[in-house]
Amino acid sequence: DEQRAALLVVASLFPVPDGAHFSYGTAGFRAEGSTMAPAVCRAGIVAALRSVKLGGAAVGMVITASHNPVYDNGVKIVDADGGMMSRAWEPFSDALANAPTPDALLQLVLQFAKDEGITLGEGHSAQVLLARDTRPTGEYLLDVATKGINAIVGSVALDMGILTTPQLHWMVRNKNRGLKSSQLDYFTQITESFRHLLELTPDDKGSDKLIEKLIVDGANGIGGLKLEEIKPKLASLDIVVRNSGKEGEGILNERCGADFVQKEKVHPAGFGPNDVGVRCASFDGDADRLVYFRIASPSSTMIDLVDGDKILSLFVLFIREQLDIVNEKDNKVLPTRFGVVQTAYANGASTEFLKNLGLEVVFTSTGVKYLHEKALEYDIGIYFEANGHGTVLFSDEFVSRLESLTSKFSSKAAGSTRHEAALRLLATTQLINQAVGDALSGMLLVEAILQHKGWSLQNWSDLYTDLPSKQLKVKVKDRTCIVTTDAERKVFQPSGLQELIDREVGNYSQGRCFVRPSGTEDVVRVYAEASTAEAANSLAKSVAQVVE
Ligand code: 16G
Ligand code: ZN
Repeated sequence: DEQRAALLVVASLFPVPDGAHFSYGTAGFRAEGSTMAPAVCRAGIVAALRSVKLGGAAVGMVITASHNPVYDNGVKIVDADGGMMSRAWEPFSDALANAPTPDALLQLVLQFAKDEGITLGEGHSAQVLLARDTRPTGEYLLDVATKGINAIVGSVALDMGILTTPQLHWMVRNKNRGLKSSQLDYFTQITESFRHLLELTPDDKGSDKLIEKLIVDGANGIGGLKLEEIKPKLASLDIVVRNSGKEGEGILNERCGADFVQKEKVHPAGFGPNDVGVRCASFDGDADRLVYFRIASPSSTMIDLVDGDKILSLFVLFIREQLDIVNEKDNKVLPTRFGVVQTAYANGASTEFLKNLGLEVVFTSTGVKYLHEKALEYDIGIYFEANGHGTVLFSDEFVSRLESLTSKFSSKAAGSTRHEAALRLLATTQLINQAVGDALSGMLLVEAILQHKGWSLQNWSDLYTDLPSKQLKVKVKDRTCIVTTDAERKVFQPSGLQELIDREVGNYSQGRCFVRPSGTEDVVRVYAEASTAEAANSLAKSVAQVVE
């Protein structure tokens, strides 16, 4: 029939070459852009099936390889709630991407549809929203994705254009909630809620801080371009965008961007001695990661890094403060289950800082899909990876209680401290992307909070002092030999390895170390922390030797 024929045709258009193998990995399929067509086409089929399964709800697909080099590309599926594709569908996505023949592909789809209770053919609808970043292979791969989507009869592919990854997540979420979901709506929402937050800045904080310049490293990607677009609406901020993604400024992610800055701890290309002391922010190539930094001295490329852990800490302080004001002492009008989610990469000093605030800190494996899922369990769930991926999730109940509270304040109570705190929280729920971590909206929340507190980057950075840390990669024959447990903080297999690591760690004051197989590269990663940089380096080195 028509459905079978369509699948056979599209599968034969983009065959998997001999020896190629695709894996959905931590954040979708990723490889050199020119080799991605088979995986992208088949991901299109998966996305369309997912939409059919969810009764025609919008599903998303982003063509991006994030912080990876410009010649790479990748594809990620966005679920109907705006989050990452359900993990239960990953094995099928893997199998489909590697199906060796058109007939094998057809059989896989038919069997999976049967298992999932999906009726194929006439009479259903499916819609997939597509976006891509600025990579040269993006346009071609978007076309390939469309062909994959169209191979499921009744599906509609909607090209949303060149977007940041979080913009597409936001659009899918809003669309399925019956909310406005265009790019203009996104821009309006974040710029308006940012303006509201600034209007609610306490009077005694003055406005001089606003004038202080902020320099943003756009990684020569899409985030810088979008920031330039909304800059006129952020008139209260003095923003300079470097590595903005405009023609001729530089190559995507090359010696710039959040991943480079956080891993190398040096300033990005395009920055230099003239910027010493200035507050700087850095996005990654698809603008779902955010870190801050400051160049410490004119004679060195080194930076003071303000990473995802410190962004998390700043958000926690602000939100808790507003929540306490609204709830007063014994007047718990807002639900207060507050959860903080980190990974093993969180600097030990940040975890201690958060625990000392009396907060519940939980750990998950590396990767947004794990952190996000955990954060959803709370009324307010805040998650961040040290590398700058993260956001704040507010439960629907929390938001609706907040909405009714802010509208209930009588004219007498309006303008009161409690009323203002409630309005600040409401603006925060609007500003911070509820679908996924978002460098643009995250940066605006940071800026609003610094303004609220009257804080410089230094004040913020002084919340706690990071423990020195060191990361190494180790090449091994088969990285899957290493199996971890306890949110990747302990090695489970091979047996005996954890004892060897423990013995090394025991030699260092404030020592901590873990190893894990990368989810994106064929290496084992080693992370070590200790009281001095030399000690962290030497701990990482000795554990790397043990792993080899
Ligand atoms: C991906 C993940 C990121 C994680 C990184 C770890 C998303 C959107 N991205 O980039 O969160 O930190 O992988 O890489 O989930 P690794 O497994 O190679 O260390
Ligand atoms: Zn990214």
